[in-house]
Amino acid sequence: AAFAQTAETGTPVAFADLVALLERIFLRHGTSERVAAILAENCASCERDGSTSHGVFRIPGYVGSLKSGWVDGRAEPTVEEAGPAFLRVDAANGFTQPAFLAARDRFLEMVRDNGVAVMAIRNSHHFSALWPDVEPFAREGLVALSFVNSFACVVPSGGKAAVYGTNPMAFATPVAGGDPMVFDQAASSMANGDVRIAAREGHAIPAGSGVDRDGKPTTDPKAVLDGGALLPFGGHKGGSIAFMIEVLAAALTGGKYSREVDWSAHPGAETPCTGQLFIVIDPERGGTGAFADRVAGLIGDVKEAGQDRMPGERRYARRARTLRDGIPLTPARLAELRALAGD
Ligand code: NDP
Ligand code: PYC
Repeated sequence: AAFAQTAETGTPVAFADLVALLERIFLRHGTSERVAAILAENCASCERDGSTSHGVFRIPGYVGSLKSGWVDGRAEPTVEEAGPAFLRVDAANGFTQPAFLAARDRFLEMVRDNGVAVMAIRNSHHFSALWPDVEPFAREGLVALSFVNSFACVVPSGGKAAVYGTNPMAFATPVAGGDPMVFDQAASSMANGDVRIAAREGHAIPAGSGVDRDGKPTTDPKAVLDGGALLPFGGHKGGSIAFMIEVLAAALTGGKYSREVDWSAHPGAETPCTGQLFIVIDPERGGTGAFADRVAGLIGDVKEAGQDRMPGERRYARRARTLRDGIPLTPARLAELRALAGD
């Protein structure tokens, strides 16, 4: 987690300029204009908020997946009503966010009509943080939960073979008088993206995070990436959450389990093709008439008890700062991005 908070230092780039640069990269590598606009905004937002493990460092991975033919950057999702409060979305081997956004308006109508709705997305490549998917629901007064599975790189508790993905889940709730409270966390000890950043920067990873190819505990990120694996967070409890996410994001949606992702015929591919599930609830249906006030009260109690930082607060503070001062990118990163854009 500490690595996720290590943002780049360097030349400040305005958010709109970063979005435009990333959009050019996606277009140049074969996506439709709509997909390029959505992914560029999403990835630039991660960099802006300091979600570094899913910011611009991921762009070569997106490009690798597009160039190898593993993902379809022009996929047309199909949306199917499976019930009055259940949408099924087939992303058609495209990126998840454009498929999600294609279904979002109808989904919101279902939530308003029924008090709760489920969206099950399959055949979808999610290569980003989850908070951009859920935070906007909370800004519209709704409670949102989302789950994504990824690719096998996490051993079950006490196990030897990687079965689970790093499997993140995110939760967002409105808070009276403030920004939504959003948490967004992997079911593993750390995100695979942070292991890769540690390997590149030559940091050790915390003890207890992963094992090498022989199943022995290691703090060497390269050993984790080279045939080793991460552990679930919190032992068997995190393992159960990783299991639940495989069930919700893959078994239920019709997406692939993390261990079924096989990109071996597509060298350079990095975006797992799996599934994503959303559960969104209108909290007013609880009938208390004071939901967001009660959540604000709970946060007050948590802070008074001594927790100085709620999930999401670091991102919001960095968002305010980088929107004002620009998003710092190293000269090497900027040069890499400009080269990918063909500038
Ligand atoms: P972190 O451990 O960095 O953070 C998890 C959550 O805890 C965040 O909401 C964070 O808030 C909060 N938090 C962190 N430190 C504190 C603290 N000291 N006090 C209170 N709250 C805290 O996240 P992970 O490393 O588990 O995951 C990083 C990202 O990787 C996530 O965005 C996740 O969606 C993404 N991911 C994506 C995958 C995919 O398949 N697409 C797979 C795995 C991960 P804040 O953000 O404000 O710091
Ligand atoms: O950081 O674990 C990760 C990850 C997997 C897929 C996308 N991000």
